[in-house]
Amino acid sequence: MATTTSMTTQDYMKREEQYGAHNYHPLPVVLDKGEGIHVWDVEGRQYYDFLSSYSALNQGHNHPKIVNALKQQAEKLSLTSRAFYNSVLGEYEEFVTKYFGYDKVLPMNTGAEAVETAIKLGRKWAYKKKGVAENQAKIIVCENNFHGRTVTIVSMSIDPDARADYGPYTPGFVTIPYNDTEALEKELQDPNVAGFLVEPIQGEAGVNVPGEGYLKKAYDLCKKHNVLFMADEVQSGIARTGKLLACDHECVRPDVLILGKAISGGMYPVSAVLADDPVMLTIQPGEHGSTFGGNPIAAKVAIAALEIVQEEKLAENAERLGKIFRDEFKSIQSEMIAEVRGKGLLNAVVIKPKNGKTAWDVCVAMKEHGVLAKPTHGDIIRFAPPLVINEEQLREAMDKIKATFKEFE
Ligand code: IF1
Repeated sequence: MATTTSMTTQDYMKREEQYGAHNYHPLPVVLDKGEGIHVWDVEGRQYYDFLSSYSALNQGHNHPKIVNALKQQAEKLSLTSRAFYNSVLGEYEEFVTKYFGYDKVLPMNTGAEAVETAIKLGRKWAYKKKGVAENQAKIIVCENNFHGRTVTIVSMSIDPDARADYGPYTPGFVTIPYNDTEALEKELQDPNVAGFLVEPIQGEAGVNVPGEGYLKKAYDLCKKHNVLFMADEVQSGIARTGKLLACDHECVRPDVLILGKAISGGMYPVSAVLADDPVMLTIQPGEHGSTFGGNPIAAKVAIAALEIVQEEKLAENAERLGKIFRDEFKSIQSEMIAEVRGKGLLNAVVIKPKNGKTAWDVCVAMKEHGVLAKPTHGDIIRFAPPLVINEEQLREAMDKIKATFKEFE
């Protein structure tokens, strides 16, 4: 194999093929550097990043404030485990609970771990507080959900790619159609229901935005039946949809709030579950945790990342530029564009294949024009640039996207 310095794009891709598991099919580009809304590949070509690592990089690549927070803490104390107290965790716990308005936080690392934590919290609360009989607790989830990739989480999924051949599956989940409060109300009649776990906007399913009032109606139904409303804001949270949380669009305050990705600005694996004492304190010492959960670096990085959201008004920017993005995209005359949808800067375009060309071909062509995005479920391209993008940059990226679609006319 050539030495790293003389390697070509192909060399890098071949090396990953040779030594890495084949659990992904990346776009044929090898990234080497990132800064703000841009990334550069190993050949020195610059791109607009319109995926933001699935909304983890809302603050942009390598934001100096977050890099600094990481470096300073790493040089002092990186990890204590939770066997001991440390000088940073309490600072973060106070900061993040006041930031989102909850009594307590349970810090974890990945989004899936936070979702698993929420499931365990819901079940624990059902047994300790709601009086559900042991092992009878149920959690209602929606069709086409994506909450992560652990065995329990794929047990809730209907996506064959996500769940096939991973059985036996974890029981205790009831699946209903998304955006359907009648179906929810029907399942809520069951006194064993502990919680309703829902993405305020379904990201992986292709940026499915529910009808106006869906979240509020669902929340009210849950309260009526003494069921926890658990919002998975791992992808839709942290200003991505034009509000701090997607639930904020309907003034819904989840009983259990699940965060990940951009809570750290994509700098470090950080996730969190927030809830008030009656729920959170059902878990007692020794009943849940993680080696790295809430570690000092994660704590300082998350504080910096969340401060940026306020300091740089990322939600307001996402709201304003999201409208421009959708209007501009809708003005593109292309038979391949079937639908444009989204909220804030979480958007998706449904592609109608033409002359055998698919969403994948559009993404490869867009790459050549200097914009990176990737299809989900075959025909949907998700567009999610870092929320630090400005109008001029958005319009420049739109020009490149328009030029791409012209090629398919
Ligand atoms: C991959 C998808 C997106 C999430 C929501 C929990 C998690 C995710 C709403 C779990 C993670 C990631 C996983 C990543 C790609 C990306 C993804 F395409 F897989 F489905 F965004 F839509 N809740 N989503 O979106 O968080 O454990 O990954 O930190 O698996 O390829 P995680």
